[in-house]
Order: sequence, then C-alpha cells, then structure tokens
Amino acid sequence: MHVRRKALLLLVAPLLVLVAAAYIQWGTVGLPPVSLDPTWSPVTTTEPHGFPAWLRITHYVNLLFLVLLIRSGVQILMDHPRLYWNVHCTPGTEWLRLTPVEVPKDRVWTAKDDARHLSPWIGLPGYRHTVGMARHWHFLSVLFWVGNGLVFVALLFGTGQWKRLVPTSWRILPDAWAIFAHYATFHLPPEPNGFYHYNALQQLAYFGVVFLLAPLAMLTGPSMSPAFTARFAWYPKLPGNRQIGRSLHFLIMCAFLAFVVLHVSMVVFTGFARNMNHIVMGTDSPNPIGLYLGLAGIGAVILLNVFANWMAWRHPRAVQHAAKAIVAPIMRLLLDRPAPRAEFGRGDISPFLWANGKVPTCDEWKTLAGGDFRDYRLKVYGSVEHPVELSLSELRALTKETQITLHHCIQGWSGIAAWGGLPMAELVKLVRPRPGVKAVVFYSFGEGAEGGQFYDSLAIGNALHPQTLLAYEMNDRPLNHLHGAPLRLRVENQLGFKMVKWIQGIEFVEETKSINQGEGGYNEDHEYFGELANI
Ligand SMILES: Nc1nc2c(c(=O)[nH]1)N[C@H]1C(S)=C(S)[C@@H](COP(=O)(O)O)O[C@H]1N2
Ligand SMILES: [Mo]
Repeated sequence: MHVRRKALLLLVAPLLVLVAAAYIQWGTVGLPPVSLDPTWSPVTTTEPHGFPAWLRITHYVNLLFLVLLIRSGVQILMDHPRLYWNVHCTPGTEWLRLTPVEVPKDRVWTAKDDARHLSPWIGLPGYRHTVGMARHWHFLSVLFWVGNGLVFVALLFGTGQWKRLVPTSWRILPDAWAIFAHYATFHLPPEPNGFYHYNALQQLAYFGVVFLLAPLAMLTGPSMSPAFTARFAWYPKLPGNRQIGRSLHFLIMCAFLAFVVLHVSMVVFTGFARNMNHIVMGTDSPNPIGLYLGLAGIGAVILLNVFANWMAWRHPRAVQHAAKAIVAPIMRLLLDRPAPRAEFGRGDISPFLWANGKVPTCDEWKTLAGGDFRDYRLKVYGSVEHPVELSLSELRALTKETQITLHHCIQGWSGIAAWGGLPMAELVKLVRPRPGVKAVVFYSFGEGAEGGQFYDSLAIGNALHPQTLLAYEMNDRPLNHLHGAPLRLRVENQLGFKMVKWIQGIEFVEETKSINQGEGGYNEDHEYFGELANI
C-alpha cells in the first residue's frame, strides 16, 4: 500500500491538532470540567429514556446493510486499486495505491490486469476481478440502506426523538470538547451515577453520522455515474471532479468504519450488558438478555454475509437476475432516459487513457490492420430494411460528429478524449430498422477474456442519443490499435464495457436473449455485469 505523504498529512493533521490541543490544555490549565447538566440537550431530563422499537429495528437494519455496502464497496475499489484527485487517472499520480504494482511503461498493462485479489473474508464476493457481482450486492444493499435511512429520519422527526440527536444549542460544542479532551488524554469523564450518560461528544458523533456522513455517501455515489454526470456536468464539479467524488466516497467509508470501531468499543467498555439492553431491548437493566440477543443479531449479520458470498459464487446468475429485476428498473427510471450532453475542452484531454480488452489476434483483423483497414467493410444487418456494408472512406463520407467526453470504466477509472465518427442515429436512418427492433448488437473482431467473440448491445433508445458515435478517430487521429481500430462505439451515458472496440459488424435485433448466453453482452454473459450500465 502506498499513500502520498501530502495526502496522509492532510487527512491526519486535523486529528493530530485536536489531540495536541487537548494535551496542551491538560498540561497547562487542566482538563475542562464536564457539564453534568447537559444544557445542550433538553431531552435527557424531561423526556422518557429508552429507545422505541422502530429506532432499535432501524439501527439494526442499518448495520445489516452497512456491512454489505462496505464489503462490496471495498471489492469494487480493488478492481482499480488506485485513488486520484485528478480525473485522468494517470499512473503515478494516485494519492492512494492499494497494489504493489507500478504500471509498466514498456508493454500494454490493461486496467483489468491491474485488478487485485481480495480475501473473501473482507470483500464481497472476494478474490480477483469480481466487480460485477460486487456491484450487484452494492446496489441491492444501497436501496435497502437508503430506504431504511429515510424511514429512520421520518420517524425521528415524527416522534420528537430528533431532540436527542440534533443539537439545539451551541453549548454542545464546549461540552463535546470537554469530553474529547478527556478521551484524547486517556481520562474517563467523571460519572457520579456510575452509569455513562449520553454525552455531548456522543450526540455530536451520532448527528454527524446521520446528517453528514450518510448524505455525503449518497451524494458522492452519483458523481461516479456516467449517465448522471453526462446529463448534469456541474454535478461532479461540486467536489471538483469525478475522481475526487470517488476518493471522497472511499474516505466517507473510512469514516463510517472508524465510527463503528469507536462506537462499538464504547458500547463494550461502558457497561456492555446494560448498553446492549438499551440497544436491543429498549430497557435499562444489567441482566444479560440484551447482550445474548444482540450477539445473536450480530451472528445473523455474519450469516447474511456468508450467504451473500455463497450466492455470488454458487448462484451468480440468480444474483445478476435479482439485480436486473430490482435495480435495473430504478436505474432505467432515474438515469437511462436523458440524453448525455456533457462536453469538455481541448485542454481537458487526458495525457494517458487506460485501456481494456484484448487486441484482436484473428487473421481477418490482422490482415485488415496490415492494409491500414482499406479493405475493412462494416457489415450492418439484421432486422433492417436496408442492410449495408460500409468501407472506412464511405463511413467518413457520412455525417461526422466530434465530441470531447469523459470515459467511465466499471472499474472506477476515468479519462477524457476527443472522439470523431458517425452518429449511430445517422446509421439508423440509413438502414431503417423494422418495427419491433429493440436493440443493437455490436460484434468485435476481438475475443473476450475467457475466449469467444466479444460483443455487447444497446437498447435502441441509447443508440439514438446524439452523443452515441461509431468512432474512427481518437484525439484527432485515426483510432489506434489499442483503443479499437478501425471502429469503436462511444455511448456516453453508459460505462466503458458497453463500448465495443474493433467492431466487425452491427446487428439490429428484436431481443438479445437468443444471442450467446442471452444476457446482452460478453461481460454480462461471462462476468455477470448488469446489462444496463448507467452507474
Ligand atoms: N472488443 C472489446 N471492446 C471493449 C472491451 C473489450 O474487452 N473488448 N473492453 C471494454 C471496456 S471494459 C472499456 S473500459 C473500454 C476501454 O476503452 P479504451 O481501451 O479505449 O480505454 O473498452 C471496452 N470495449
Ligand atoms: Mo471497463
């Protein structure tokens, strides 16, 4: 693991300053008094103690999905184990690198080569390049996590319980500081009643988790969506750029983890049994019943995680189809329809664009490449009134569009390039699909990772967006071999794996079920990727 020293300093400096301040205060004027009459929270004295059932249930459900989210999220990260502040993902510029590999300069090193192994004890589902399955668990979990969070917040404000969470007086700050100064210098705040009452630091921490961390996690997620950011170009600029959004998403996860560790430690060290009765039973008693039930609840969280890993390895198709049934309709509703339109300037073009896929090795492509693709004919066929075969010069003679756009790979890396080519909408006009055509299938000269022809498909709606191009130029030059010569797809509201390189032919179809394994593309068939790739 490698962290840039500057980044590390920036991250830990605020904490060090706070701890240092606590020590200085202790050493000079002594620790600040802890107020035992918490004026920052009127509720502890006047309203009933104890957690209502809905609060205990949502607290548990939150834990359940948070664990799934973190484990699947870390797995997604390990597919491109580098974090950057720049949108280009230029090798060597990462601020955090979770791989020992320095990108070799003397040979092609694809982003997929760069994926790392992760123990299945940590990752969901673990091992190497399982980003497809990890994403299904991430998105399935996030729906329930957000849903549960909304129920929690609604009931919080509906019942008056919010008063225990939301600070209503600035008094909470000095009070929280007094508690912090005690902890930071390894002192326990005085507790005259023997039981640790709800303190200001605790309230501030809970408030921060519910009203800061959770919303930030939800807001940084969509900053990584090609569909969302291609429609609302300002959105990723809020944090700065797409990779800053991704880095923050990761740091928020770290903050959640740190909170969970501290929170659980405090529960254990300040009267475990009694605390567990509060959390689990909603009662105030030192008997061990809450503890036993709580541990059983944690056991259930572990079992669910074992089940999730097992499903991902034994029944990946079922998980993929569950995501298709639950996640895809929501994605289609919220993200898929708007036409992408974000454009960048010349100066934004990435100095280096990561590559994926195997350059074709078949004789047909090699022969064509040997002749600079002069003999290349794009075959467009299927359910169309006017099938065509087009040479590169014929393609160039048709309408040409250029665009400078941001590429989002499913693995997490991104990059900006200028693309020039024929809008798919023009090709559609030329070939005239028959009524009933729902999808366009792009077949490649290249093989997929496990052998067999690489291909993918687009719903006809996505093929018709103005930014959907058959690109024969990249950065004002003919497309090079690595990035898809002679022809590749650009579809800016989808992730990179939909953008077939080295296109051999295009087929218009009524459905994709009868093609190969029927999932809509090579990665969908072989790696269980979701067919819709808006995020
Ligand atoms: N034929 C083919 N096309 C492909 C792939 C592949 O493996 N084979 N990989 C896809 C993926 S995952 C990505 S991110 C983009 C990468 O495009 P680039 O190499 O030009 O950056 O190509 C896509 N097109
Ligand atoms: Mo990708």
